[in-house]
Amino acid sequence: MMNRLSRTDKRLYNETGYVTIDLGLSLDELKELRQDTLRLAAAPPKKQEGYEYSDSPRVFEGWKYSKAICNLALNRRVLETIECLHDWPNFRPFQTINFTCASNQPLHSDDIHFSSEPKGKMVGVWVALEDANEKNGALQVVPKSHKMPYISMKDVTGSDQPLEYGKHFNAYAQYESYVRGLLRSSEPPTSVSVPAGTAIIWHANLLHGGTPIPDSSSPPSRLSQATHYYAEADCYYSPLFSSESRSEYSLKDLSGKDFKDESNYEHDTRGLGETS
Ligand SMILES: O=C(O)CCC(=O)C(=O)O
Repeated sequence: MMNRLSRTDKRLYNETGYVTIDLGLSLDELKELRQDTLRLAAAPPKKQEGYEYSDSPRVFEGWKYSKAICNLALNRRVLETIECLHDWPNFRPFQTINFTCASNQPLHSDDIHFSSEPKGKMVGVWVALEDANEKNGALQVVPKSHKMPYISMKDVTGSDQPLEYGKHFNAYAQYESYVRGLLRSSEPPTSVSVPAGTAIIWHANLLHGGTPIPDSSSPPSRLSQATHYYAEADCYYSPLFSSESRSEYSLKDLSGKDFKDESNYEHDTRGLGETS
């Protein structure tokens, strides 16, 4: 793929763990993305219990229902950039989350959910579908935190027993407070204000989350899309449900995650129109 990333961007990414790029999306593309996000959020959303930090709905796997969301996940400029940042070919998206408002999500690294062997073959990309700033709850990041050691659940709980799905929420809350403890020895979090159409790209181990907004009971609109990507690796797994010290991995099933294969699109049973 053609490399249009400047040396400065690459250096910044290596130093800080994140970089922002303008995707050059047209006004029509942004409008369609906003409309599809709102349309999907208006139907009863598939909730991820225990991971909701605000009342605003989040749309999981919107790529299965919206061509615009799927196309953004496959955006050429994004793929070129993440491949160039790591010098690894063949990054593929495996998950989308669309937000209508600030998430209020505490700081975390994506690695705890989406890891790989070898470690770190994952990248998060968050695109502002409208201007995002401290007023509507921009994304926040902890610069350089990607250089800290990867966190395992054994670091957090002291136990090397893998967690069972559904019984992990207390341990995950412990993880979030463990991360807050780490912040004392790191740079402070910084809120990344960006105009519509800008992508924030972060390293698998970078601590990030939503900037808390003062009145979260009536949050202003903050339409955005997060897409998570994996590069080729020997295996993909979730450290949250694994015992890394005992090499017991909770492997990720990525079948059905081919964003180009229309058989993976789900029939829209929620009155949301055509899925492809
Ligand atoms: O959009 C946000 O406020 C947080 C998103 C996030 O942390 C993620 O997608 O991993």
